[in-house]
Amino acid sequence: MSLKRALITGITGQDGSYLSEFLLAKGYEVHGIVRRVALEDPDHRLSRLRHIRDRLVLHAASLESYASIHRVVQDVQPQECYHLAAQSFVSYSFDDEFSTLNININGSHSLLAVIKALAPECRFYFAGSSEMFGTADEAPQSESTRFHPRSSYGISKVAGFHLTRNYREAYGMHASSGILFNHESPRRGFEFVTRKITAGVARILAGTSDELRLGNLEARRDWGHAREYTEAMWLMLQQPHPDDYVVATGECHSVREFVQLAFSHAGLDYRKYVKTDKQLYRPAEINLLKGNSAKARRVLGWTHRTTFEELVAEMVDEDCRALGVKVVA
Ligand code: NDP
Ligand code: GDR
Repeated sequence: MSLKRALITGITGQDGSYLSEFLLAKGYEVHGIVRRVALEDPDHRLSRLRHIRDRLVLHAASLESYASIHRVVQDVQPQECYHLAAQSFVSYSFDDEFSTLNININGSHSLLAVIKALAPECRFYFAGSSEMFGTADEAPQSESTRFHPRSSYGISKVAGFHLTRNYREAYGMHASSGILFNHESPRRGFEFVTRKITAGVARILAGTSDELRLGNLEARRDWGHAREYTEAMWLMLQQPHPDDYVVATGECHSVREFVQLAFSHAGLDYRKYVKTDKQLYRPAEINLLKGNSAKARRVLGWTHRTTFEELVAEMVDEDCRALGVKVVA
């Protein structure tokens, strides 16, 4: 029997790396779209894929170029496509709304249009986000909660979500969106608050830093483990019918709680090191996000396994290990 072929955009990111591992273990032929510069600087830009690099087929293409996406989809003829590529940093979307909207909306639109034209049977996953809920009317948020995004990033994800649904309804494509809440891991980018905190703890323990500057400590998020969230993406594409699913733990914690736990795991009192900096506050914040993933549990049989405490400990331990420091709490 021939291998199932999957195409992943954003394969170099946190989720792309876990999803690749998962699909390879299931026997898929895994193709990924990367920017040309990544192939020229693999040590740095493909670092999350180093251990599986020789088992992947990488194609240089750009989300900004319909023609380049067309070429890759024509060559690969994927049976499943996981569209993860995006300008994913919410803070940056306030600095450059134009590129965020352009990449995230037009990139998603191009990919959907190319798949419709060249591989209409291909099952499609869109990486939606809890940022689409923004200042939601209710908590926890489910698939029926109204969207009220608070950043151009959130707006771009609402547009991608509606495009995906429209391709499903108008053209009969098997196109699904995951509305994923924050998910983290030792592979998280350093710009996101969880990794900034755990890498900061490691630097303080290593003696190369003595403070950590953060923004709003009172924002509350629903944090899970990225590895488990990529399994939910795959489950969505195995269903007989396409649909949209919230993926979350149903528990939420403040940034301050994350900080306190990360520092205390390393035997440190965060109050001695953490400084709040108004420059790091967002022009429009989302105070509370908490997901209701009852539908994902019921239909997909998906549930999170890693607790908040385990997630924080794993991230601190990994960052300390990378710097060669021992955690003795
Ligand atoms: P990352 O920021 O780790 O990865 C983003 C990926 O998108 C990278 O591979 C990056 O490539 C690629 N990318 C960015 N811009 C472009 C571009 N112009 N052309 C081609 N590729 C591009 O994100 P995550 O893995 O954390 O998230 C994956 C997806 O899920 C994103 O769409 C994100 O918005 C969404 N999401 C994430 C959540 C989370 O908590 N992690 C929650 C909800 C949604 P490069 O390495 O070259 O920069
Ligand atoms: P988020 O993640 O915006 O939820 O988007 P991030 O970790 O950037 O922020 C979470 C919360 O922490 C507060 N915060 C800080 N954030 C950062 N980055 N740096 C700081 O110093 C800091 N101090 C406090 C923020 O204000 C915010 O409230 C992530 C991304 O992965 C998106 O792509 C994804 O869609 C959503 O999660 C769900």
